[in-house]
Amino acid sequence: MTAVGDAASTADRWGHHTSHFGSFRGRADGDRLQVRPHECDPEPYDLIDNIASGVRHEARVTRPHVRRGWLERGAQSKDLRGRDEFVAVDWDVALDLLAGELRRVYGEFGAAGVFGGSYGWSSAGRFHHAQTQVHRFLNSLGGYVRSVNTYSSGASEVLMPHVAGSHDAVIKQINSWEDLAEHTELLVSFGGVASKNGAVNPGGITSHVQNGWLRKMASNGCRFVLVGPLRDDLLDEIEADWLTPLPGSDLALMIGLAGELVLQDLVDRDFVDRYCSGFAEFEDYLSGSTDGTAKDARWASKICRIEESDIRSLAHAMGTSATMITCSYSLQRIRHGEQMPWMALILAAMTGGIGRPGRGYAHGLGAMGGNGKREAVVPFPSFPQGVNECSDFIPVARIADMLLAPGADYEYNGEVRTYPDVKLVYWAGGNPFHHHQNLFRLQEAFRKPDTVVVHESAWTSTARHADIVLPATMSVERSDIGAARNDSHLMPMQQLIAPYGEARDDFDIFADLAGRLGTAATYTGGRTSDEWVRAMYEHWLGRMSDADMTAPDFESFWQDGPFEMVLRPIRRTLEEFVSDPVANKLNTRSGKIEIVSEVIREFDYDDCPPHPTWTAPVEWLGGRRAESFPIHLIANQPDGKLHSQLDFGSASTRHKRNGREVVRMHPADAAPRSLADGDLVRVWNDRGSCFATVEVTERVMRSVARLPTGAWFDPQVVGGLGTVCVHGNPNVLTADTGTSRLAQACTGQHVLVEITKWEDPVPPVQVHRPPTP
Ligand code: PGD
Repeated sequence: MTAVGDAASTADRWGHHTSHFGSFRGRADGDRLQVRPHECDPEPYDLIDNIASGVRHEARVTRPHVRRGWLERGAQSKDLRGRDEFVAVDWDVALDLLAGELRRVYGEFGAAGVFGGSYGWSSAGRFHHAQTQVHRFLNSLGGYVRSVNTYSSGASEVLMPHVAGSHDAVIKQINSWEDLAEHTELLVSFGGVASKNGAVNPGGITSHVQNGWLRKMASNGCRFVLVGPLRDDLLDEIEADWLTPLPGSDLALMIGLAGELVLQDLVDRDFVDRYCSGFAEFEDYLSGSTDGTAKDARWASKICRIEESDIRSLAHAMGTSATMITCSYSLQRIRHGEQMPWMALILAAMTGGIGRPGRGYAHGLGAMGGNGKREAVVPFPSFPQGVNECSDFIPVARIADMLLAPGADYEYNGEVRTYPDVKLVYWAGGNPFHHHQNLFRLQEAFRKPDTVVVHESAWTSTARHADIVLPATMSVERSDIGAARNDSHLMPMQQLIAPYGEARDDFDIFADLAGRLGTAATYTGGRTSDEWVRAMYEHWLGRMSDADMTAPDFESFWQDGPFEMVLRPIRRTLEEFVSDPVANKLNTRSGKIEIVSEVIREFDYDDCPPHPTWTAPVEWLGGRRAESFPIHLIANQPDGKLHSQLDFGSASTRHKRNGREVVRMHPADAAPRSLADGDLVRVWNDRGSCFATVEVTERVMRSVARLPTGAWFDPQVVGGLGTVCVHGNPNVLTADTGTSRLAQACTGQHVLVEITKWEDPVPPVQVHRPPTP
């Protein structure tokens, strides 16, 4: 058996490993890591190149660092956070300082003074999962203020329990790819089924199969309609029809389609009567009897600028063929983002497709690689987090509001809550200076607490805004087990190379801190990390045996490689509900699918009415703001990396041009701005500016640009402009506003901007170099 954690014994062979973006094999050649796609993966993605090229990059954090001002003047120097220099210190010095500060904050303010939400994807591996580690550590000290929901689908996560009984009902418990390939005649995808998103799965993705399934659907005769501004959001080969409503107006298009289903007498009335509540009221809204405006193709066409005839014929096709409707997560990352996934659910109900194979609704199909796949009969366990004694939480995207306005009230999902007064922020495994909106505002917010602590493997912008930065290993520098609920294999993640510099595993860092704070036994549970990895496997083995299934012992698993999980079809609550709506009623107030939600009506939110209702967004081309900022920027997920991870790696840099992120725009928008492919441009609005390199292409619709997220925020002063991001992070432009008072979720996907040519000198990107020489 190869010992867990023994780098030397794996150096001469290609070890197994996995990541959120694919499985691979790797081996160390001296201080170089070589990787190659795993033989389990039929269609690997090149993102794994970022790992090999990133593991010894100068952007790695090699030693513990403390911000000079914090070292000398503590919290009094917090205004310098993000622009101060760092001092490298020994591990003992860093841990003694940090233990002292944790003792002070917990002693004076209790758990409500510590924010440990620590949102982020970190890396695959069930044991060395950074968020779980930080949560368990803070729980051992008494707890922490947590965050709820995700940046990915935060609006749906709050809405769907009210209207569909649960979020999983429309996201995880959807039709399998097998069902889609066999039964679906028409797939209408609002926001697409993007290959780059389906290539990623939290916990690991052993093989990439999404494109293969899309091809199979096409060869079986399925027609695809891509509704969205970016042609890349659905595989070229399947030759989809491409409809391009004004971004942010999909809701109007969906409502217009619903109106047409009524006018063309294609509503499955039996379905809406039996399985839904509130259709009569909604029909009044569609007919205009409540507000004097009929919502039909003509009405929708004026708002979304799609031909009336196209809307009518699409409604007809949806009402007369086996139709699957999908709505990407991106559609709900906008103000009033709750409305689109809700309306897509209603459309599916009106066609009567819900609960039938190949029909109905699959929210987020292709948003992550696990959606639409079968699930493990015996899932692999997580590392236990312990109990959080603190009841305070925030909706995840309200981090800046919390830090800027402690004690202020806000509304969320029917409650009035109060922001806690946080003194210490602890982050491991996330990069808020990539993922949050309005980063200049986030800078202000991060200057409020007394202390910010970050564990990172690289000098991300978040690490640069911390006081104490502790170097964490990358997953290839430690041993773990990769598993996701809907992945095909359990994957040994064998250590492939020694830790870089003085980097340590999060677990070992926390164990030493817990030792200083008197909670070592609670935190470590008396085990080392290798013992935990083995114990978690053996625990799972026991549960397999209880279920009359066999799997190899730990030594054999570690030696022989990936274990093929026993999978079963996902339980589908909507299908069960349709088969017996009395015995299997939904967990909504009416027990049915809620076209009108009485619960939401009682909340009385002007920004989230009791049924989907068209309200023009602020950030869209049809409104006044577009007179100043006439380009609608889509800030979506990048192609060359996962979020901001390993932005300095070779796959990521291949997608940049002249070292900056690429902003795509249509030739008809480039020409009047005298922009040619490859020009340096300033992308700007009243919140900020960033520089990027322009790519001119017809693969984005007119008046739209696409600048993906993930380029590390690199704020530098540029003459005449003040501080701008010279690298191309779109979150200097986005609004830090919640979707609505219901979900308070991230609205970062859509923002209005102007794009202009820039011919003066701009400083080079510095952020991939360490802040201290
Ligand atoms: P990542 O880049 O994955 O971004 O935001 P998220 O914060 O998850 O950050 C993970 C960090 O963890 C990396 O910096 C990595 O180095 C670090 N890390 C990895 N492994 C370890 C480890 O073992 N230990 C430690 N200590 N650190 C580790 C993603 C978020 O961005 C998401 S999910 C979405 S969907 C949002 N999408 C948008 C959007 O559509 N538009 C905009 N404008 N903004 C968004 N932001 C959101």
